[in-house]
Amino acid sequence: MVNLHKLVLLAAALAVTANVFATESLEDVMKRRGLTEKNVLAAAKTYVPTGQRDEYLAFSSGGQSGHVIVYGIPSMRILKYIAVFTPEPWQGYGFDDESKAVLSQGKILGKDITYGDTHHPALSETDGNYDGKYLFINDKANPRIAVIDLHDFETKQIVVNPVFKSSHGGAFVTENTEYVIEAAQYPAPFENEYVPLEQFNERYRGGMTYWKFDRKIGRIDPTKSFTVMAPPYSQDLSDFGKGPSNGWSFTNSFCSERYVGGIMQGKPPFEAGCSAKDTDFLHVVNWKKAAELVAAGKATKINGHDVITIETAVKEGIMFLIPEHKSPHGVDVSPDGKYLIVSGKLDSHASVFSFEKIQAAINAGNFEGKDDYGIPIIKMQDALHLQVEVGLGPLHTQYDSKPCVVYTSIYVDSQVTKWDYCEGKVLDKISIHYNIGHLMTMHGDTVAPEGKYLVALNKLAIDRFNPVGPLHPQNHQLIDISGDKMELLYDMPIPLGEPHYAAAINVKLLKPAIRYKSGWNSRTNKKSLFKTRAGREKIVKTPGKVEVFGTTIRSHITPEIIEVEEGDQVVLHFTNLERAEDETHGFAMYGQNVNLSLEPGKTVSATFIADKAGVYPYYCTEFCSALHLEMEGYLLVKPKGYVTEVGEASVGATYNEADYDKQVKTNVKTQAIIDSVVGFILGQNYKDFPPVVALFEDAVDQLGFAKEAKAKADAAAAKQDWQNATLWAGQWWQYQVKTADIGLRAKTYLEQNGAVKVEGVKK
Ligand code: K7E
Ligand code: CUA
Repeated sequence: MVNLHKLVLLAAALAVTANVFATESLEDVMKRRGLTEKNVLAAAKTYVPTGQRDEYLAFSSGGQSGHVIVYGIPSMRILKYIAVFTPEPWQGYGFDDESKAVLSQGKILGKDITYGDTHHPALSETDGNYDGKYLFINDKANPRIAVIDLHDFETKQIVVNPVFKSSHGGAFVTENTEYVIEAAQYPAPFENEYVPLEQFNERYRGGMTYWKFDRKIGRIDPTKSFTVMAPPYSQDLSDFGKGPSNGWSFTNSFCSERYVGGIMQGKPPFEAGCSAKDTDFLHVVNWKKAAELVAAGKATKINGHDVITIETAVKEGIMFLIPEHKSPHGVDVSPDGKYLIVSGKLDSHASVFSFEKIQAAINAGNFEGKDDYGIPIIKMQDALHLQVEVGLGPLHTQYDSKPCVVYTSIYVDSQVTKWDYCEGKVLDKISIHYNIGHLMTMHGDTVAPEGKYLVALNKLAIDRFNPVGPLHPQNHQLIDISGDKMELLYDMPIPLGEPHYAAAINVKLLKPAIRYKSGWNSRTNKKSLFKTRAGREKIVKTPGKVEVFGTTIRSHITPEIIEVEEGDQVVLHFTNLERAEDETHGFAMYGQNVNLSLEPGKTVSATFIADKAGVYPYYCTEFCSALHLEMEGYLLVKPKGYVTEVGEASVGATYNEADYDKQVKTNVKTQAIIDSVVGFILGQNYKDFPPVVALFEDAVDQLGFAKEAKAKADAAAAKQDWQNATLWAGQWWQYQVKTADIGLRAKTYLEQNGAVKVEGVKK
């Protein structure tokens, strides 16, 4: 009650000082909107005031959308969709040549795949902690892994698994991101050929692929990656060991029955056959030793890729099985690397396995037998630390900052259970709406979890939001875990696909760029071969081909007229000359499926055949300035052999000396405003504010352009060419307006952020 009372008083005090006409108090609003004290507390815990920022950024899988969703915690405000496996027009992804090259790395057997089923994002780690550098995510449907660079939140690479036909147990990283694991899901032959289902046991296979990540270049190196083959047990989620268990990986499986359904053939379905036995197998793999075996030439090449066969794995003692409760889902290694928690979807227990006990059994050769493929099986009891009844349908587990405390998602009961895995006791439960899948705590899969918040990634939303038709949004629920009792704070709809897993990182660890180095190919992270400087724009014509080296800057696209002949191949390269924060230009063209995003500094290209004569307007798609609508141009595709006729020229209005004088008068007045704004900024300690320094630089640039335009206007006026003199004076004014606009933004920033006057600065 004290808190609420304080809030009310504070709100009342603010209302009085801020606006004497605001009569509604916090109590009034609560009454009007039917809010309880608990609601208001939840709001206060999640509300991020305008202009302020979140403490964590979550990277959530975008499910069938093939994207990654970025949102803030605790506000749950969506900030970005990172396009990964699917074209995304806003970012120009799949439209410019540079990103098309990334997408085409993801072709499956030569076919373009323009969607993905993204499941598990993984943040890169150094010494087991997030380092804020890279993000990886898998595609379950088409076994692929993508690499996203957190320098600019863009997808840089897609690798296709050379032997799997689906994958689920990825992406997870080793404690220094040497490897990214991807485990198979549905067994299939490793070779790309037909094998009858009758040979399921003999020829269908699962496995774990260890993708080598090259930190220096920020890319996966497929030539140094390898796969450990496994029986057709339908492998599922995986995790890497850390600390004492570093060097090992753990992978679940959910159909060790190796059942093959066939409803239409009169057989019971997969779901019956795959849950017949009480247990499935946890795969325990010594990946460090596996990597050594590959280096020693003991791998077999399949589809040109290094594979350690089951036979070799058994002979060299790198793979072991442990029975686990049937149809398990997640396997999650503890922060200290000593335990792994596994839970069976069809059971009410979570099992805590001890890595030490597993090692003891392996070292003593203490096995209960072998499976049909000769892999040693460790007795469940010999590996177990303890088991806890956590609820029906436990799926995934995340760790808290408090020692021994974990949270497990309970699918069937729609709950989160908080429990102690050292002592084996349940501490708290909270209801979820509805059917939770994964859950995520802050840094909950690292060596140093930060606790604070938990997000429940729910499968069903049902009645939580305004109805929008039979297809409902997904629901992420934010839960406060800072106290003894879990508190539900917020429901966030996700309208983009089923997000399976998410990873959240403290924003202190992220240092994303504001602009690219000038003329940058962001996808290769190198200077673009097509970088174009201001004033160096050109159109290069060779037989059958027209190549444009263009630029964009407020508020024009250079060139503004491109003439080609019907049938020509047109190659556009545009460099955004802007250096100002957030001054992105777009480029869209009629009828050619050309749509580009030009962030400051970026160079992108588009290639197409101008196969039909006609007129094709193009324009900027980002409202970048007051004259954004004028940021336009024409592609003119002439019929073959077209000859320009005399008298075709001349369009638009004409101007005289009076028009010129009028424009110059306006410009002189505008300059006075600019001078006063600049005077104000220089009179403040503006150098203490980096955003203002950047704005100021941009303003100086724009003023430089104004000077150039003025010179051209002066020259034309000297020749009494009032037409061009007026037009150039107009252009001079355009640059002044932009300068004034930026200057005013800088001034406002200084005023709102407590800048102070400095003495002795003369304007
Ligand atoms: Cu549980 Cu793919 Cu990890 Cu869906 S997965 S929930
Ligand atoms: Cu550039 Cu609108």
